[in-house]
Amino acid sequence: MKNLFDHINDTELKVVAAKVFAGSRISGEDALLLYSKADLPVLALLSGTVRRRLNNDFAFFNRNFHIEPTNICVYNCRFCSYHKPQGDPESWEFTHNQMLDIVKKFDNIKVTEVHIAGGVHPLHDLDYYCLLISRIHEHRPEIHIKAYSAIELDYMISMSGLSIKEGLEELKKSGLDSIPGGGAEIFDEEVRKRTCPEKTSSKRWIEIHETAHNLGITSNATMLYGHIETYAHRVDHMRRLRDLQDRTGGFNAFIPLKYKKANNPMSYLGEVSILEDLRNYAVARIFLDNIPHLKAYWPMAGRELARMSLLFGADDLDGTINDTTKIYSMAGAEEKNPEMTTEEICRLIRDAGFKPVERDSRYNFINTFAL
Ligand code: V47
Ligand code: SF4
Repeated sequence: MKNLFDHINDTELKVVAAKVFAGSRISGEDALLLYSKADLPVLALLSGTVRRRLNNDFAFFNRNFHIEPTNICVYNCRFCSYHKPQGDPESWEFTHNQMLDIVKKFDNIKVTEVHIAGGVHPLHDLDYYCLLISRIHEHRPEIHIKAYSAIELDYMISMSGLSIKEGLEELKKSGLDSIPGGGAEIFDEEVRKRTCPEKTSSKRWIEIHETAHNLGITSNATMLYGHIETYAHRVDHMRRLRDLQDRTGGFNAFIPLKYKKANNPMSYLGEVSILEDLRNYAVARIFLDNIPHLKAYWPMAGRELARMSLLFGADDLDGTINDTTKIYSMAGAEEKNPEMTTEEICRLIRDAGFKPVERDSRYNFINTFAL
């Protein structure tokens, strides 16, 4: 009978595969080798091994909704399709009452999380953001509030003159539970200079997440890929995250975000193929052995890629029941009006051969749909 190694022809790849099957950590060089030499069946086999070790046959989703407070932003990331300067006719900005009205629309609907993130408004300070969180928390205390990317946090906390730790403590007191993974982009300083030069530095992004983890505020981490970065930049990005996770254990999920080209100054680059997306999910799953979950954010990726990603290491679809997130729709996301019923998400997961689990924001099981 053939053994698994017989499917792998390259000698160096066989060594990496042996590490993965043995449950050992792979190096950055190993990850580069996987990116450049491993074909998709081998990547499916290796990432499937890691995903089963970490998450069995489960594929998670949650019931959440999004609030984007504003698209007004002081920054000008070259890949961003939706930010506008203050006063622009296409800008929007919700008041606290309007955002509370969005929360109230879900009063009789089973949701467990609200995700709040948007542009970096020039005028709002920490008190403004704390007040919004505390009003939502008062209105619906049981809902998990995942809010403000490290970029928004950096700006609001700097404006208040507090340290990161003090600022995050204030937000936590107001009811903040966790922080989303945005703003990481690609950590390499040269790539950052060319794609989002004004933005919070990589060092500061890491510092904000590390401080949050140390305060018991968990978070996610993203990686924006498929533009000017090389495989080495992706591996460097993930290595910085893996190192941080070794120190704190505070990341819940890693979320690769494919660069989408509509309506932004980097469109001339085009977009990478779905095969490249699958390759990327797989290498991420194998390399990031200490981040428990790999999220294929389906409103952005689309249903078909999200379904296939489950075979390349992903175990979480996010599962937004009503996603009005404009940051993707304006960049050309696959899903124009992302809304999936529980039945649809379960079917999608079962079609790929996995077991659907509704989770809460800490990945506790809520419903296993009679597995
Ligand atoms: O940091 C901006 C990305 C991110 C484009 O934590 C783009 O659960 C693709 O972080 N093409 C914000 N991506 C969104 C984000 C997120 C999303 C879903 C779930 C979670 C979570 C976090 O959106 C930005 C940036 O990397 N982005 N423009 C674009 N043209
Ligand atoms: Fe602003 Fe975020 Fe867009 Fe950058 S990606 S311009 S920080 S809204």
